[in-house]
Amino acid sequence: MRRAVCPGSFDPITNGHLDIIARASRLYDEVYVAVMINQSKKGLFEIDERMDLIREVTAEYANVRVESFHGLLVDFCKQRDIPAIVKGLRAVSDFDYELQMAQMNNGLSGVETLFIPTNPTYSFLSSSLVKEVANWGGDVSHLVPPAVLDALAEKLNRD
Ligand code: COD
Repeated sequence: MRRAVCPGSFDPITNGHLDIIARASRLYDEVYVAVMINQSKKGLFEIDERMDLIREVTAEYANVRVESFHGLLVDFCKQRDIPAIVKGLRAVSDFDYELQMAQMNNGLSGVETLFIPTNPTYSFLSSSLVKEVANWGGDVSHLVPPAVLDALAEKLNRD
């Protein structure tokens, strides 16, 4: 069985994340979406809320599983016998840090990182920008799935 993981903070999941997860699900038999817990970084959404949203918007992909993890990504991979990390690359600005993480993770455990180029429609898109724009009442309906749009409206008290 070919397994891969798409890791991230997913605070919240955007159409950019979803595009990468969907493409990974066509390349691998089983794709784990790992919501990595970073206790020093308080997000807008609780970890359980992020996972529920991811489950809802990936429901059509039968081979996608959603989990959370507190610890090193390589340990998540080791515990589930996952040999590959799949990441999206948006721009050159992503590359430096992604390369460092890929090399660190490979050095720690031999796990490989594969990069999928972002869909150009989403090359500027990040969870942080979505939250900022939504917080000021801007329209993000083309950037996130409808379930996330509703959840953002509820969180930010807008409708
Ligand atoms: N288009 C394409 N891909 C995208 C887009 C987009 N618009 N937006 C995001 N992505 C992809 C990128 O591959 C990105 O890496 C991934 O989605 C997740 O994005 P975020 O913003 O939700 O998550 P990050 O960048 O905060 O995630 C960082 C990790 C949690 C993956 C990283 O910190 C980690 O692995 N932490 C676990 C602890 C650990 O092992 N640390 C050592 C690392 S060497």
